[in-house]
Parts: sequence; structure tokens; C-alpha cells
Amino acid sequence: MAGFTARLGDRFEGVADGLRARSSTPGRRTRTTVVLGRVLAVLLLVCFATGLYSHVLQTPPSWLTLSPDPAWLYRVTQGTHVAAGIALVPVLLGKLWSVFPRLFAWPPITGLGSLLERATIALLVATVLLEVVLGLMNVAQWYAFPFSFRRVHLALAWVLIGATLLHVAVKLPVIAGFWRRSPRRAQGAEASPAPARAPAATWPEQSPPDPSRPTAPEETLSRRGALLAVGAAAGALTLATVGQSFTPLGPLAVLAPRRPGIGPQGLPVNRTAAEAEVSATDASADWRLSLVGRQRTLELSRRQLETLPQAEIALPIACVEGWSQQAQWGGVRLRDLLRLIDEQDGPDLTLSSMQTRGAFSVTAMPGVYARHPDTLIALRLGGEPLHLDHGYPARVIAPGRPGVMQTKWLRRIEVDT
Ligand SMILES: Nc1nc2c(c(=O)[nH]1)N[C@H]1C(S)=C(S)[C@@H](COP(=O)(O)O)O[C@H]1N2
Ligand SMILES: [Mo]
Repeated sequence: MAGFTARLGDRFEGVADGLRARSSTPGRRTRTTVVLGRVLAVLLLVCFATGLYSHVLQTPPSWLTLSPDPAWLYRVTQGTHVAAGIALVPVLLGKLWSVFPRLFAWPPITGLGSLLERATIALLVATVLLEVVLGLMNVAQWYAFPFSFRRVHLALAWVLIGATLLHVAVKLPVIAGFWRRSPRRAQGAEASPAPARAPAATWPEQSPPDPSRPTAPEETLSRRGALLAVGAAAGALTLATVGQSFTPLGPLAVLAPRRPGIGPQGLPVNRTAAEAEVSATDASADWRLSLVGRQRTLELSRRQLETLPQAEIALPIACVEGWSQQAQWGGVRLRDLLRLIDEQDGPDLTLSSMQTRGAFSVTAMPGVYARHPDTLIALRLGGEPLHLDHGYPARVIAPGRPGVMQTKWLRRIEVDT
């Protein structure tokens, strides 16, 4: 058995040596890894902060009331979330590439330090890959996963932040080694057998500096080449998608699933009436909007809604999946409707759709949105009656809310008791 393991070890070492030899291009230097690591850390933090904001907007804790204003804020934070998540794909791949040979170091574990390092890296790589793939699947509307995307994406985000902190802690000696040197000295140090390198910076599996390696200018060039390639890929991906939320670049957004201006009434649709199993008969003349208050209830037809005082307001749809667009909505202010059932103080509400299945059919609306003067029960989009796919006969549109809460095909507005 011991002989077999030894042979297996020799075998593996041979393969690993081969891989290392073929992949020991100068771009794969610790400095490349550190630079990409910093960029990755910034992008991950941006995703984490904007993601938490999106989560809190969708599930506000009782002790926290977020303002609906400015109405464009969620467009910016969620557009940034998705853009940063897309841009980090090449950075992540570049960083994995830069450390790839070390994954084949033999023996894989040389002591407690390396065990800890390997374990945190395994956790980190697994979570970051899963998190990014899930996010991209969601952006592409490929809901192949059998679980709640939001809950799993959030849970993984916490694991990811924890694993990143652990990883940084374990790698602190290496990182500190690079911070202690000025950039100019760092370049020199990499060319020579690096006496300035902090002792702790050399992990057992990092091969010691090889004096036969190419000279400094070439090394700098290929490191620059590696970073340039990653930067170019990130830039290209960003340009080809960011127009989904940043309208001026809309025409470039060839890789985005939704593009501004494309859809019925010039606005993309996230889920059509057919997909939501809402039919034109549901939205026929028999349709009534039920208003259920604490004292009174009321049923209003679309015609009756049209005879109430109307408002025209420009508000964005900002989808959690990254696309967003400003649009002109017309309809009745929600707070005016609530006054009709003697609800003056802008209470918390539950909104229900004619759509019966799925998580989007019922939405909780906190009082801050219910009493906001810009919150509409929209009947029109761009001056025309709502298209069925945009929620005809009536939908809600409120400032600063994730698109998923802008319930279409409304049927009931109920004051929470
Ligand atoms: N009833 C219902 N309302 C809904 C949805 C849905 O699937 N069902 N999708 C939501 C999502 S995710 C978004 S982004 C917006 C998009 O509105 P639009 O399709 O009119 O552009 O509607 C929201 N309202
Ligand atoms: Mo959405």
C-alpha cells in the first residue's frame, strides 16, 4: 500500500512538474496574483454591498426603513451589482490561471500552515465559482436550479466574504511582503533572486526564484500582457452588457438578455402574461380591483379608476437581473385610492396579482411606499393603455423598488392589520 502511494506520488509529481514547466510563464508570478486579487476583492466587495442593499430592499428588517428616494438609486446599485459580477469573471479566471501550477504542487500538504491555506482556497474557489455561475444563470434567466435563487445567493455571499477574509488572513505574510516594497524596488526584486522578499512570503509549494529566468523588462512585459488580457476581457464584457442598465450604451449591449427600448411599448418585459398564465379574459371588462381596508372595502373597474384624478410620472423599472429603463407611467396615486377606503396614514400593504402561481404573485409593500406621492396604480405606459405584458389592466409602480416588487396584473390591495 505504502509502495503504491509512493508510486502514485511519483507519478503525480511527474505530471505536476510537466504542467509547471509548461505553465511557468512569467505572467504567472505572485505579483500578478496579488494585483488580480486586489481587483477581485474590490469587485467582490462592490457586489456584496449592492447585493445586501437589494436584499434588504426586498426583505426589510422591522428596525430599518429605507427611503424610496432617490427613485434611480436602485437602478444604479443593481446595475452596478450585475456589471461588477460580470466584470469579475475574467479577473477570477485570470487569478485562477496565475496560481494554477501551484494547485499541482506535490505533496499537496506540508504542514498545518499549508493545510489551512489549501482548505481556505478550496472553500473560496468553490464558493466564488458557484456564486458567479448562479448569478450569471439568473441574469440569463436560466432558472435551472431547484432552490430559491435569492436565499442561496445571499447565503453563499456570506460564506464567500468569510472565506475571503480567512484567505487574506492566511496570505497576509505574502501580501504584506508586496506592500512593504515600493513598486520600483518590487520590479528589481523580481528580476534578481529577491533578497528583499519577506521570508514568510515563500510558501513551501512556491518554487524558489530561478536565476535562469528571463530578465526584468521581458517579465514586466508579460506580466503586463497578462493583466492587459484580463483587463481587455473585462472591458469587452462590460461594454457588451452594461447598456442593459446604462441606457446611452444600450445599442452596444449585444450580450445582454434585455436591451433598452426593445419590447412592447418600447420597454422590455421580464415575464410575459402568457408565461405568468394570465390571459386576456382575466383582464376583461369583468376585472375589478379590490381595495380592502381596516374599515371599508371597495371594488373598482378600470373605467372607474380612469375617472379618478390621474397622475403622469417618470419612474424606472429596475430588475434585479440587471436591466433597467426609465418609463412614463400614468394612473391613480395609490395614496388617493387608500383615502377612498379611509386609510390616511399610508399603512403597510399586501398586493396580489391575478397571476396565481410563483413568488411574484403576492408582494408586501411597506407604508413608506404606500404614502409616497409618486407611487402609482398604473393604467398607462407612455400615454397608451398598458400592454397586457406590462400588467394590463393595472400594475403597481413605486419609486426606488426592485422590479420584482412592481406587481403586474393587480387584483387586490389589502391593508395589513
Ligand atoms: N405578477 C407579476 N408581476 C411582476 C412580475 C411577474 O412575474 N409577475 N415580474 C416582475 C419583474 S421581475 C420585473 S423586472 C417587472 C418588469 O416589468 P415589465 O415586464 O413590465 O417590464 O415586473 C415585475 N412584476
Ligand atoms: Mo425583475
